Amino acid sequence: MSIDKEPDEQNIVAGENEQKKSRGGFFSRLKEGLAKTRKQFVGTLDNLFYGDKEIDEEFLEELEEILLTSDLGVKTSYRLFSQIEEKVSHQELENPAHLRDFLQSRIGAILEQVEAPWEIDKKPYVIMVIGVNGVGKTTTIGKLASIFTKEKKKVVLGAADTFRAAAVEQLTVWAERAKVPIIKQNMGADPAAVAFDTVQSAIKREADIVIIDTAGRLHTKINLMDELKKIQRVLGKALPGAPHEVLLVLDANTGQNAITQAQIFNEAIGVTGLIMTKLDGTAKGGVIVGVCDELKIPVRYIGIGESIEDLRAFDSGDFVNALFDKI
Ligand SMILES: Nc1nc2c(ncn2[C@@H]2O[C@H](COP(=O)(O)OP(=O)(O)O)[C@@H](O)[C@H]2O)c(=O)[nH]1
Ligand SMILES: [Mg+2]
Repeated sequence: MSIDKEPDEQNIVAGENEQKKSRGGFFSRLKEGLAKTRKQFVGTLDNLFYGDKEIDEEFLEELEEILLTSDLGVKTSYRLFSQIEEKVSHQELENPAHLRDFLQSRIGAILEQVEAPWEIDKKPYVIMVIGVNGVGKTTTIGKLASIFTKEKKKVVLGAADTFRAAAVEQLTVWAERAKVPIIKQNMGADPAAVAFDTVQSAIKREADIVIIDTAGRLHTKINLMDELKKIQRVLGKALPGAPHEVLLVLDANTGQNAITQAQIFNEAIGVTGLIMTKLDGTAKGGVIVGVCDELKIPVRYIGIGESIEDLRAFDSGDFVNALFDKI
């Protein structure tokens, strides 16, 4: 990220250490990315909370409606609301400000409970990236390759989305940007064969990380799941234990549909990590809370833009602070 473009950075006093400086930039970029979600969800809450209101029945009804029409997901909204009702009935939440803090801490806890360090503990460590068409798989792979390369890890990409010629070309462009090798075949080639070749090549090159791109749409959904399962099996033949991570990419714009997608892929393939993309420019970013609450799978990274530096390690504390900050 070019730090000098960040308006907030200009206010940073000279002499502050680099780490603090870049963290400030990260946070303001995250806040900027979450602006629409914050306005839609926390902004609506704050309108309800505004003034010297009492928490009475009418207030709670309005709050329930806001939660249910938010993108947190129906189950999560109900759960949060019943926790609030309980607190209110025990007179433990006395005013809207307390309630706001309580909601922030409950949402923080939902996000925190799935937080887990991503341990890249095999060599090569094989990551299979899955998700429906257009969610940002290929783009995210390019961004991830760049992050790993900066960490001095040797990365190899595998173009196992052979369904469309453009998909291979797109991954090739990202491989060039991230300066990493790519293993590919022609369009229509067997994706599992490409995946196998990629792992073999990575072993030969003594690479640290393999990232396999896959198709998000085939002729039917059953075809897609069967193909993904085959790729998964073949990866295990190329290297016992692989894939070490099945990374599901979800697009925040799809709102609660992201929860359904996560359930379907998890049932069929088994998902070990999540990436939520396009948190910039959507008002539906709250869905990340519902996904974490229902799936209990760690969110590895979040996407907050289209360029190579717009992928951020997910930090529940930063996320919830950026979400609940005053507008
Ligand atoms: N705004 C925004 N766009 C993104 C993000 N991630 C991916 N995209 C865009 O989403 C579109 C589809 O991405 P692509 O990687 O081709 O999706 P795939 O079909 O899952 O491989 C592209 O135009 C990307 O630039 C993100 O975090 N923010
Ligand atoms: Mg793609």
